[in-house]
Amino acid sequence: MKVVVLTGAGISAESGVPTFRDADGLWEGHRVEDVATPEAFDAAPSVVQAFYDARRAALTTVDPNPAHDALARLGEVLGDELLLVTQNIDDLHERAGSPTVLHMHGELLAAWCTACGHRVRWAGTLGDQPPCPGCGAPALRPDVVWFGEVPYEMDRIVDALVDADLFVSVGTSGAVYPAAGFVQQARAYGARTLELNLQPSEGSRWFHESRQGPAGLLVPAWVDSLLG
Ligand code: BJW
Repeated sequence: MKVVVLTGAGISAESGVPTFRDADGLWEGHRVEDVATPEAFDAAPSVVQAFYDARRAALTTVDPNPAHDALARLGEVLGDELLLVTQNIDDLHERAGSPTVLHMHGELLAAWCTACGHRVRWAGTLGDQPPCPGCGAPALRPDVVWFGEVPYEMDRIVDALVDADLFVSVGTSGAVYPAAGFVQQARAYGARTLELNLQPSEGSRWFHESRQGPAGLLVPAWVDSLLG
């Protein structure tokens, strides 16, 4: 059985990583357009770098939770039959042991150089304008996908949605495209669709089934039932 799982900020909430749009979410104190657009970065790079430097530093204080662990277990059993796509830029799926993770909105632990295009793993700060390891220019930005930019791995994701028997969405508000449209694409190509979210999302009506509750409970229960 071919399965595509899409995760969003809600899967990391119980690890202590703030979501975006919930009360006390990451964007409560920020306007989205001030921190997550290329225009914001051009206008005020130090503000945007500080936002991402703080989130990168906070990664060292959090750990995967039972939902990440359950998806890692599923990946071990299903192998290539599972495609795990995350909108999250944290590394909690990898740290839980998921063998393959597509980060469609990029990664906190990566940077790219706006001068030469070099991409590099990066665990430190960027606000202090370190030199690019490729060309030496002080032009590194977080390797994340902002509004108006094209998400990563879209061809691979769409191919998997076309082939999927089951599409499962975990912990995402369904507010941001193209990820919000995956359920309709998968369904149009014949997949069964299941949503696991704390509350009904903007896209709940598109799913065959929507279960409400914390990911740390719902995801292990679903994986247990799938694996029998
Ligand atoms: C729990 C829980 C618990 C809590 N257990 N659950 C008009 C119509 C349609 C589209 C557009 C439009 N105008 C513009 C667009 C396009 C635009 C867009 O979607 N805009 C919308 C605002 C309408 N999209 C883009 O620009 C994208 N690019 C694009 O479309 O390119 C064109 C193209 C596409 C494809 C092929 C070719 C070309 C880029 C989008 C980039 C998004 N970037 C961000 C920032 C990334 C870096 C960072 O992390 O800072 O990605 S925005 C932010 O939102 C982040 C997230 O990944 C993304 C989604 O958020 P998510 O994960 O859903 O979090 P929340 O907080 O919204 O929801 C959490 C959910 O969890 C809630 O429902 C909670 O209830 C739940 N929850 N605790 C279970 N314990």
